[in-house]
This record gives sequence, C-alpha cells and structure tokens, in this order.
Amino acid sequence: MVDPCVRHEGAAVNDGDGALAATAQGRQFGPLGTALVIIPTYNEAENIKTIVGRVRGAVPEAHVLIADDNSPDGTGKLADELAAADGQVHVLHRKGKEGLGAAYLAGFRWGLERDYGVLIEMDADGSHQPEELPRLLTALKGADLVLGSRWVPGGRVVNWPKSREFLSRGGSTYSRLMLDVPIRDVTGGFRAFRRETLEGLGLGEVASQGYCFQVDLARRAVKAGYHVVEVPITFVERELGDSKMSRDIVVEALWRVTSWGVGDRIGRFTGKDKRA
Ligand SMILES: Nc1nc2c(ncn2[C@@H]2O[C@H](COP(=O)(O)OP(=O)(O)OP(=O)(O)O)[C@@H](O)[C@H]2O)c(=O)[nH]1
Ligand SMILES: [Mg+2]
Repeated sequence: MVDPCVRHEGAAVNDGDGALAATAQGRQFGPLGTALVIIPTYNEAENIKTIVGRVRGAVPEAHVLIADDNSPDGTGKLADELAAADGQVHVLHRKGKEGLGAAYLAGFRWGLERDYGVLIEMDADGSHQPEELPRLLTALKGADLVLGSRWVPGGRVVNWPKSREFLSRGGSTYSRLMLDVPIRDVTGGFRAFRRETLEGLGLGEVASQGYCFQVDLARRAVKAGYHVVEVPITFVERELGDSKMSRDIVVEALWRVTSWGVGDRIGRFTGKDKRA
C-alpha cells in the first residue's frame, strides 16, 4: 500500500502488504557496493561475540564496525579480540557514553571516509536479527533507504511487554502524525542506507541522542525526497544484558518531535518550511 501522502517520485512508501515496495518511478539505482554493519555498544559483553558471528554468517561479504563507548564491562576488549581474528571486523573506540545517536554518527563518518557503499544500523542485543539483513539489502537495490519495520503487516515483536509495545507504537504514530511522514516504524533502528543517502542528509546538523535520532534521520530522508521502503522484520526482545532505555530518552524524543512538528506547521503557515 502506498501512503496517500506520497505524491511524487522518491517520496517515502511502506510496503504494507509485506512485499517490497515498487521502485521509484523512473529512478535508476546504482550497484550497492560493500556493506558496513555498524553496531553501537554499551555494556554488551554478553552479546557482542554472538551477534558479530551471526552477522558474519548471514552476510559474509559485509564488514562490521563495533562503535563502543568505553563500556565498563569490557565490551571494547572483546571487540578488539574479534577484530584481531577477522579482517572484516573493525572497532571504533569512543571515550565515554554519549548516546546511540553520537555513536552512529561517528560510525557513519568512519564508514563514509572509507569505501563502503551501504551503511547499516543494527543493535547488539539480538533484537535485530542478522538473518534478515539479506532482505534489507535486496530492498535497498531499489531504494535510497530501507527501514526494518515492526509495524507493517508481516512485522512483529517477540517477548515484548504490552507496555513497551504501546510506547513504541504510540511514539511512531505520534511522530508520523506530528511530522507528516508516511512511515509506520519511525523509531526503529534496523536500517540500511546507501552511502549517497547519508551524504545527502546533512549529518552535521543532527543533534538528537536517543530514539529521536532515528526519527530525525527518517524525517530528513522524507523531506529530502529519498525513496524510503519499509520491510517487515521480527524484533526479538533482548535476552542478555541491560536495556539503556531511559525516561530521559523518551522525554527527549517527545519534546523534539513536538518542536519539529510545531516548527513545520509554523513554517507552512508563514510560507517558510523549517523542517530541514
Ligand atoms: N556506543 C553506544 N551504544 C549504545 C549507547 N546506548 C545504547 N547503545 C547500544 O544501542 C543498542 C540499542 O540499545 P538498547 O539498550 O538495546 O535499547 P533498546 O533496544 O531501545 O532497549 P531494549 O529493548 O530494552 O533492549 C545496543 O546495541 C546498545 O548497546 C551509547 O550511549 N553508546
Ligand atoms: Mg535493545
């Protein structure tokens, strides 16, 4: 199903019936090039080895970048061991915990400075299943950005409490309505970008830290007219390690989305769109 908001080539769509969305009319998409799977970590010692192994098994040609914020539990050291044993695994050591958004921005910069054609966001805790990466990459052949989506038909969550589902669905719905973006899962963090898409998004202006980092990138992509496709995924609640979700992250997302939405409306009213 193509969202009625979609009016022009290159705008966002979601593949509501579970199939890949039709490619943007008239657009030719170039070859993908080598993929870099960026995994931000903070205290993921129990998960890092398994998740890297699963990525390497699912997409053997891809490289992995672990962006670790000096985790006190030694995740960085384990990451170094994985990198020493495998030339396709790399580690970006950061000086301290600065949030998911900052870790991804540093990871994107690292990848863009090198020869990667695709940059992928993926959590370390197993919620995003590496075995679904090939489907994201297949969809990216006809898109600028692919979003792994829990909230399109075919997508689902496993082992989530109702309260968490309510928060996530509510956050996505609020963001979609406030920001006028035709995306079902705006806060998700399992995504594949073409290099050119990230280069066009103005990453230097992205200030968001937590979930709203994901919302911010999605709204920038829609605003820039990129062809965005949602692919259903099965999201599995983490089994090991602790969540870094906090009240601060939710509050940041709420106020930022609200201020962007209000800014958009003022912009449209005064004839000056301030969404970018
Ligand atoms: N480098 C870095 N990684 C982080 C930071 N905060 C979270 N992460 C990582 O980002 C990913 C998502 O964080 P989670 O704690 O799983 O957040 P979540 O998925 O919303 O929460 P749960 O569903 O409870 O797991 C994980 O791989 C974390 O280790 C941070 O400040 N720095
Ligand atoms: Mg998680």
